[in-house]
Amino acid sequence: MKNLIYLGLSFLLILSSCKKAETDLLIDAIKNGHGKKVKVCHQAGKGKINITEINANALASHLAHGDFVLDADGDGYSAIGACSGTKDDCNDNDASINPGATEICGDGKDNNCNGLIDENCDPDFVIFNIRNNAGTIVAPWDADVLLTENGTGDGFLYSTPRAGQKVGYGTDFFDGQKLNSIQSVNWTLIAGNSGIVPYLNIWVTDGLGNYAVISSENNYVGTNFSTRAEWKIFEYGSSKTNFDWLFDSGTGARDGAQYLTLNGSRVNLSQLSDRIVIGDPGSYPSTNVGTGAPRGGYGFNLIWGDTQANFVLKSGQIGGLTITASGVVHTAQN
Ligand SMILES: [Ca+2]
Ligand SMILES: [Ca+2]
Ligand SMILES: [Ca+2]
Ligand SMILES: [Ca+2]
Repeated sequence: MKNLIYLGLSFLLILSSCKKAETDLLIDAIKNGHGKKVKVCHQAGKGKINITEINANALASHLAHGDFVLDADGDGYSAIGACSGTKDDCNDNDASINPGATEICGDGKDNNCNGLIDENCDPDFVIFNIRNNAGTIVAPWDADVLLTENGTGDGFLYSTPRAGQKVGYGTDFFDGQKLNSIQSVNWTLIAGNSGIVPYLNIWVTDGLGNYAVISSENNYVGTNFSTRAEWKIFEYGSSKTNFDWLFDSGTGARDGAQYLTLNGSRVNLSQLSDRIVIGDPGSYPSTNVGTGAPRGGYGFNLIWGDTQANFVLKSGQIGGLTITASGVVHTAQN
């Protein structure tokens, strides 16, 4: 008896999950009439179910006596609990969702039916060395430079005890995205001096050979990048003075304190052209690119260390790194 009730309940469940797609099939059948075939799980009486191929225009009467379509969305995977087929389509009303699909980030769906929505859609940051205290960008690095990623991949432990040392924590996850889609960056200080924060450095390009690092050096954490007008510019491509290429119109320039300006005023990120995307140049032209530029091959970087003595003997740890872009909060992960 218990089994019968269970069977009945599962059957009702399957029926209701098939409802929308079956309605579509019905509309299809009415439109196309004869000729089209549909496979159904046919109620043959006494609890027996057969798979039967029927004419589409007979679908309505079959559904009326309890038959149901076993692959209603036609993606080649039958619904969980279906009478035949793979029986593992976690959404038989959506052909883009099945166990053979690739997970699509940001659509709010479990595309590949593994029980997780939008998994592996967050950035994996990695640590890298930029420069030792002699100002050179090649190994051997100073033995006392420290940059160790947190176990969960959400931040790092750092120490740059000598002037000139510089290390980075970067990701290529955002490469190709518009710079003006980045809305905020958040992290928490786990240990160390709260008065000094890692630089936020973002490589950008117009796709036409111009490159720059757009940088925030002060307390950018948790601020709104579409209103915050404190962005410096470094490591330019073809020119150190003409920054018109970053904007749709107007005069782009760099003021005396290294801030990026448009028509004489310091800019926020929303003022940059949609053409400007995040992207590391990969190889670095010797002209106009300093030894302090991030060199990990990553467009989006947190940088620790400097040429200046103000970073000497400073060490600490950050964690809980998140980046909000186009309304989605991304958590740094391994
Ligand atoms: Ca299906
Ligand atoms: Ca499906
Ligand atoms: Ca999934
Ligand atoms: Ca998805």
